[in-house]
Amino acid sequence: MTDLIPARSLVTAVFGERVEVRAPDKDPVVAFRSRGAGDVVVGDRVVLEPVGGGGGEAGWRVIEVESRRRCLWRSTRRRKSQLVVANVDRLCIVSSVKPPPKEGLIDRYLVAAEWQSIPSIILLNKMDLKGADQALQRLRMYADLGYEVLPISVKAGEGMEMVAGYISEGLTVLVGHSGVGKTALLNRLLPGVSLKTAALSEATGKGKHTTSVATAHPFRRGVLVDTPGIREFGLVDISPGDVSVGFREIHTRQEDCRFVDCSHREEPGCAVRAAIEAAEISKTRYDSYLRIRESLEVGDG
Ligand SMILES: Nc1nc2c(ncn2[C@@H]2O[C@H](COP(=O)(O)OP(=O)(O)OP(=O)(O)O)[C@@H](O)[C@H]2O)c(=O)[nH]1
Ligand SMILES: [Mg+2]
Ligand SMILES: [Zn+2]
Repeated sequence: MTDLIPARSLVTAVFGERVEVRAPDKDPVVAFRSRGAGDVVVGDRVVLEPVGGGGGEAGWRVIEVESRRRCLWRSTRRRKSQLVVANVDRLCIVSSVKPPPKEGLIDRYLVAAEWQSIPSIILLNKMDLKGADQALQRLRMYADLGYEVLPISVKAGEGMEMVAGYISEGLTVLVGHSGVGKTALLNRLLPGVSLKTAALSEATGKGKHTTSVATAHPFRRGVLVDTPGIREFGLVDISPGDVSVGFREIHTRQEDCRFVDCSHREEPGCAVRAAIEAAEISKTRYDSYLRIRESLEVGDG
């Protein structure tokens, strides 16, 4: 084997049958997927082999994909799930003042993250815009639950060093609605990179789904992954009874429910509903729990 590409290089982009692979401190190379290696996604660690046995002059081929831990999926229309990023160490949930924060979506990300024990941080971008304080107020409940909520402005360059401090090691995935500024943030943090960004639609005030594929970029001692603004975020392998794992405040109280399999809806002796009545659990979060649970019960996760 050659010393050009060490084993366990990182997949940084996937284009059909070709994948971009990067070894530490080396320029990326393009490799082909060999049939036996199976599916390959961004974040995968792979072993390459030079095509034709040379030093890679004739190209490279992926011959092995290391087993994955902690993954992110998106759900597609036909209720199928598609793996988006593998080997995730941290979720960076990006929201913005405009478009405004969507608690339901943030909660779905948090369920996927908590379920796999992936640490998450929440960013509120575009603090330079009007309405910043109200938007931050809406996210206070996450700070109260113990999540880091970082107000930033990519445009004004505010909070950049603070974000960098949280994501300088391991593989961090930027997720969030279209138009919140995920790509703009990545471009700002990585001066050599200039991925495409786009203004919000004037008609709807929403993002335009500018980023279409996930790409990974070395950042300090870690890796930063940009993803498309995902509307349908898949919760794979999670059963309805497990959704509460994603809601810290529900999870810590449910051991006091009368029934071990309490769904926290109609059951008598429910400690979670008691906590809602005592205003110890936010109603917004509880409603979000119910919605996610119901979506999994009808098999539409
Ligand atoms: N005012 C303001 N605008 C910003 C800020 N950050 C990003 N934007 C703008 O928001 C728009 C959307 O940014 P993108 O980076 O393309 O958003 P995205 O989250 O990558 O969107 P998708 O790729 O569609 O998922 C662009 O016009 C950015 O210039 C900010 O801090 N303040
Ligand atoms: Mg983008
Ligand atoms: Zn209960």
